[in-house]
Amino acid sequence: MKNSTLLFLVKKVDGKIIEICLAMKKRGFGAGRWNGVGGKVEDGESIEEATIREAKEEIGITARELQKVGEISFSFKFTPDYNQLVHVYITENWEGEPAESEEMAPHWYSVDEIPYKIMWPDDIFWIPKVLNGEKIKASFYFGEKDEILEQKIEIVSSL
Ligand code: 6U4
Repeated sequence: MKNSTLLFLVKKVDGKIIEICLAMKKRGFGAGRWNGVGGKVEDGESIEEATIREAKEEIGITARELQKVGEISFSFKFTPDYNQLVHVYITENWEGEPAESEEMAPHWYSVDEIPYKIMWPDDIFWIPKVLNGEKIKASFYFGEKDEILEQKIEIVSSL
């Protein structure tokens, strides 16, 4: 399965995540949805290098540390070309201010106001766990449109 990356910038107060930076995907796969930043891992680069490169390309920031919080396999019954293993990271430490690019438009959300209705339908099942400090391994199998046919989420101690 193809590897891809997903990174969420977060702000913490007293050790608790209070804000998350989501970005509106303006074109391509997942357009019209809020999500973290990320994309396909290219030949010859590590997953962490791809995570940093995509964040720079999409919202103009340079992540200075990455905390891996999830590994999620997404597969699509009718469009298996989109199947991907997504490596999910959060970061509290980056350089630059998130800025709009041709691909994505970033916005800070309070964790109480995450717009799950305008996000991938799987997000509501696992993002709250990650924001709560848990690490996950998960898989989602999609049918027609946004229907989740099967899902599995496991809390793990390390990734
Ligand atoms: P490029 O590489 O720019 O031509 P692009 O259309 O930007 O392709 P891609 O495939 O690079 O898209 O990246 C897809 C992004 O969407 C990755 O960050 C992973 C993420 N993603 C894919 N399926 C998802 C899902 N079901 N839920 C979710 N994120 C998903 O939250």
